[in-house]
Amino acid sequence: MNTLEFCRVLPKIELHAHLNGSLSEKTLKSLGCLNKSVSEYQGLTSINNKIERTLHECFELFKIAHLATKNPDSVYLAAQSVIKDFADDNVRYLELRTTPRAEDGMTKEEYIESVVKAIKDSKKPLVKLILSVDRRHDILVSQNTVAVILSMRNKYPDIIKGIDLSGNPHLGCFDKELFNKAKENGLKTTIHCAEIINNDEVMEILNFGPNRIGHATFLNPNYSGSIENWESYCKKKIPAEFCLTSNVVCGTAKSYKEHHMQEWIKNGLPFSINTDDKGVFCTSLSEEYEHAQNNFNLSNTDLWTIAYNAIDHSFASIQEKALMKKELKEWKTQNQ
Ligand code: 6MZ
Repeated sequence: MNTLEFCRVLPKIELHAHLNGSLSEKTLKSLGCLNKSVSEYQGLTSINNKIERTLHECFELFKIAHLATKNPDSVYLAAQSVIKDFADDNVRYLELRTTPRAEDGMTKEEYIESVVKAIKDSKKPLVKLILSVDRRHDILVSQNTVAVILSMRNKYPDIIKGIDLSGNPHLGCFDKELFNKAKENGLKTTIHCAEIINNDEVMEILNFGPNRIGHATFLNPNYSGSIENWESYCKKKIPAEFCLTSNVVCGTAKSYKEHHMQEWIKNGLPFSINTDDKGVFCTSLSEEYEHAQNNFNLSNTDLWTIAYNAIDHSFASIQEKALMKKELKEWKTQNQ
């Protein structure tokens, strides 16, 4: 069995996947039939080319993807297809994240209802929802988003588990008050952190102490992070969500080999491997595991351990974690 074959059969845990960035070209085309506004997407064959894009260009692509999900039916179909794609890639547990959008008569609540319905209707994998606050929104819009997220979490406590700060890292800033409110109300927190060089913001995020951080690209001192922040991080050991292809395509990591994940491996720090936006970056979780193995000299057992450890980093319940661990252990026994 070659590396990719092994990575495909390995039961995997995905913790960092943005819904609208995960739409496959096929799904986008099919949604185009339902929603004429997405015909603009037809020229976007570049989605399959894995060409280098700047972070700014990626954020232009998301705007186009958003044209495909402007009403509750298309949001439902999008979520359903992304969940199926992950199931087909042998992902056993998926934390899907998305930014609730109110537009064209659809409310943020209706947007969330559609994603929750797709999750409830899917048989596998086990899926939990993280709702995102977009960095580009002002404080009033963000406060409203958090209020909506909290009320929807009260309605679907078994599905809506966390809150995320994402969006173009060149815009906006981390607002501690906002995330404290979410934390005090029982939501788990994950924050995109150090996706660009911004040591002051990284310090604020580390002081806040989220449950997980996304990307962590410029956190280690060998990657322009401050020594102070790195020392603080090493004490807190907040699990990082790595997305290798996303960083390489956006040019924030120079290559797979030079990806900052190596600092976490070297220092025994907690992390998981994820896709970020499998549609936009034309990847799959299996391929991300394959890149990790090929570039960091990891054995099959190391890959299994990365997947196994991700269970502990997840926002699943203790019982759900125990079931997943049992499943992965059984798989290991049968496949050794
Ligand atoms: C920061 C990102 C991102 O929420 O509409 N998003 N935010 N860094 C990234 N790295 C490349 N990739 C995706 O999915 C698309 C949204 O997710 C966030 C952006 O806000 C983007 O608009 P949803 O489902």
